[in-house]
Amino acid sequence: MPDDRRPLLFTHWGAYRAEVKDGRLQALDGLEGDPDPSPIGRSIPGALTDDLRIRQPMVRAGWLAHGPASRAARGQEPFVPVSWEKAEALVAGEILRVAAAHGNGAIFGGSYGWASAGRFHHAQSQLHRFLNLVGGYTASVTTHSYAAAEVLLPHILGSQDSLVARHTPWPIIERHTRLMVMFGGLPVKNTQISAGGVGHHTIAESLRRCRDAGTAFVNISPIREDTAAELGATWLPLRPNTDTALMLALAHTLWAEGLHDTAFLDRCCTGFDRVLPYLTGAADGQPKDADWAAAICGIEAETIRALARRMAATRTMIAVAWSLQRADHGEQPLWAAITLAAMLGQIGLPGGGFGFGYGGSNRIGNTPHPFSWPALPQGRNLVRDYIPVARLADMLLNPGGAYAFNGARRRYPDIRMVYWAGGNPFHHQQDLNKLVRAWQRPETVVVHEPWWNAMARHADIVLPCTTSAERNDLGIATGEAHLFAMRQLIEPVGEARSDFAILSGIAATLGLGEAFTGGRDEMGWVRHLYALARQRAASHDLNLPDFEAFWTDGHIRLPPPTTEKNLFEDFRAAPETAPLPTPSGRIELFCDAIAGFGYADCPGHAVWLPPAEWLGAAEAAQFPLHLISNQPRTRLHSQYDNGRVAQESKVAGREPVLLHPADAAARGITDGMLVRVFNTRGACLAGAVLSDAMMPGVVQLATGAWFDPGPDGLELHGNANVLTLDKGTSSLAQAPIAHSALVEVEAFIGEAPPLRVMTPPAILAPRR
Ligand SMILES: Nc1nc2c(c(=O)[nH]1)N[C@H]1C(S)=C(S)[C@@H](COP(=O)(O)OP(=O)(O)OC[C@H]3O[C@@H](n4cnc5c(=O)[nH]c(N)nc54)[C@H](O)[C@@H]3O)O[C@H]1N2
Ligand SMILES: Nc1nc2c(c(=O)[nH]1)N[C@H]1C(S)=C(S)[C@@H](COP(=O)(O)OP(=O)(O)OC[C@H]3O[C@@H](n4cnc5c(=O)[nH]c(N)nc54)[C@H](O)[C@@H]3O)O[C@H]1N2
Ligand SMILES: [Mo]
Repeated sequence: MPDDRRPLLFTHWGAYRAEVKDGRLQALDGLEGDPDPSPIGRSIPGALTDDLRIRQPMVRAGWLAHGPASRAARGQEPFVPVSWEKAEALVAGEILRVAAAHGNGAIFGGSYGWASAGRFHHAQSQLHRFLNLVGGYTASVTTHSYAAAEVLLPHILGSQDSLVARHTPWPIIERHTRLMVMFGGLPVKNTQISAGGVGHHTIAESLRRCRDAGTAFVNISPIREDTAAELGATWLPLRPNTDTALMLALAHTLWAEGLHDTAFLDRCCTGFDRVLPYLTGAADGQPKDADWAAAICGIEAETIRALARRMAATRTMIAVAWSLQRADHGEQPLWAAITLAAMLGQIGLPGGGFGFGYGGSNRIGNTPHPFSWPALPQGRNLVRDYIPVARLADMLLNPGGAYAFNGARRRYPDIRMVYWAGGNPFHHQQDLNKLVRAWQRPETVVVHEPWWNAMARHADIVLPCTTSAERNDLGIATGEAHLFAMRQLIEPVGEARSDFAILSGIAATLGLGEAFTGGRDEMGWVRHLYALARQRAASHDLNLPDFEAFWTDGHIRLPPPTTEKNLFEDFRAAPETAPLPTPSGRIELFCDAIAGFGYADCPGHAVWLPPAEWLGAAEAAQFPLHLISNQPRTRLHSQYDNGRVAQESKVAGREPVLLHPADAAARGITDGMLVRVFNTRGACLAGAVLSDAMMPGVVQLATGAWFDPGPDGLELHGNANVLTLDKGTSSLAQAPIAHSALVEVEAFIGEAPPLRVMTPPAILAPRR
């Protein structure tokens, strides 16, 4: 049988052809035609059936014995297996009890997270559909990925389109961009994923084509390896979180040397006259010139001036990684980059202007089809309350507490029940020791999870969930138009059920079975969603085969759209007749709406505001290393940390931490040594890797090692989020700031406590 007839497994990091034998997944090979399949696939076959899979519904012993009154030992007690029937009754009973006593707003169902690819088995959509049927839930808004941008950009550009949906596409960059200045680099490992899944991994190739066409690259980042060595980029290491100062100095140089485009600023922007006195120092006595910025960011003044001249002299794309805004005052580097690009005057020209997140996902810079693919309908949430996603711990700790968000004064709700499916706050939340404290507050925590990670261990009722290999689904790689028949490959592991099946059971207990399922079973929904996809494609003259042919064949690839546009091409051509949906109709370099909020931490134009923690802060005397907890090469966030690829990367049994050799030597640390990384919020063990790709003073510990809290407050595994700071970017966006944290590192002396999270928790025999 030819290779391309084998069944497919479709994931956030790519599509694979599966080899299934004796009811087990044996191996996965990258999809034919995929130039750069993700290594994470190698983790899947072993992890699918490992000892860490949850095979039965489980209830925390204290909760089972004493009910919601017993919450303090959450995360520490053994579990008791129960039947599905019993589990369904417990969850249904808790929902009714909490809703009756406190209202549906007391149920937190935000449930942020990446779960799995697949249109139907999308955990959050399933959970939200279910919770809407029972009267609603407190939701969360914005993402961990780019929350600061989601709130800022609508004010100054009129929409979030430039964040994910619309970018100047790679072929235009290849033809026209002669200089790509990359703040945060363009790490190819990060482009291996895409929310909803990847067909072909094309970014590494796109970058090579640009290089071959003569594009020069500048990598502005504390880590050299944020840009592939083969691109021959110039590396300008800068102190983390100081990009805004650098961008302002580039802008100042343009102005000082008369290199800025006044015609563009007049025609397409508003507010440059309000920014200029700040740039020149007329407003506050401090010119934001290259000498000023050099002292902040650590790049020499002459290098900054030379870069500004070079940017003005050629077609320049300013690429800004989403990571820059995942830091304190993360709104500012975005606004400063837009200001700088506006002064260069190339916004809307082929290959010029700016782009956010070119290195953040495989879909960025691919032109999507001009219609949206179908998703599971979620119904309507009768509860209007929500929190910005990263304020989870603050919400649980401060019911009724006031906070500012995007011009509003809001109050945190009083949450009694947390229901989570498809995300892992014990991965994604900053300051996990604070989250552990906050997590003792709710009366009941229900979690759907496939594996015994920290999320499952911190639940009261754990409902074992299948993975994509154990169910049927429809896969669509958004922005690539690959469609995949995700046929079930193996039987569910143990008694695991899909989120849909779990919620159908609970809904039935509540007398809402038919309302939840809509009268369809799994295959009924897959067929239905495919039929909708077929209709939408047909309305754009794209013909998809009938369902049977699709399901047998497994893979459809639609021709890419033929239109290619620069970001803001139409606006630039006719700002009067095609204005932006901002109050002024133009790019707001000064924004009256934001200025009107009166926030000291986010005023009316781009400014340099020192972050809460950085190498220039007083705290750096005690904690002299800046921690970059970036995205892992070996997994998706915490997913498959139990898999081979992640496990093979561990050093001294823990997550690797990269240090510059000079920083290591000053601390008596050698390569491969077990170290303790710490600050006032927490401490973790990690395995030292010495690397001259690190800027001195900066350490890198990728996010996502399964949280393993050990004795004396020591995290045993290298989870960076025991070290990060749980604070909003500003009163505007309240976005997470994972990349603003100072730490110290020391050799770990003595016997290391063994890991606990890679073996299942204690499980008691079921009570009679
Ligand atoms: N320090 C630091 N922290 C960060 C970041 C950082 O850069 N540094 N990045 C942040 C960003 S950008 C993001 S997006 C977040 C990501 O945070 P999350 O999306 O919460 O992280 P994941 O590990 O992907 O969690 C998904 C969970 O869903 C489970 N799962 C998989 N399939 C299914 C399913 O079908 N059903 C159910 N019920 N569960 C399933 C997985 O086992 C896993 O536990 O992390 C944020 N946190
Ligand atoms: N393999 C893999 N790929 C992924 C993910 C994954 O878990 N695994 N997660 C995906 C998700 S959900 C998202 S949102 C994207 C995120 O994409 P990004 O936000 O781009 O990802 P990060 O890895 O946080 O950061 C990229 C680089 O930015 C640099 N950086 C950090 N802070 C600063 C700073 O202040 N200034 C400058 N100049 N550089 C800085 C770091 O050196 C880091 O390596 O990645 C996606 N890609
Ligand atoms: Mo993300």
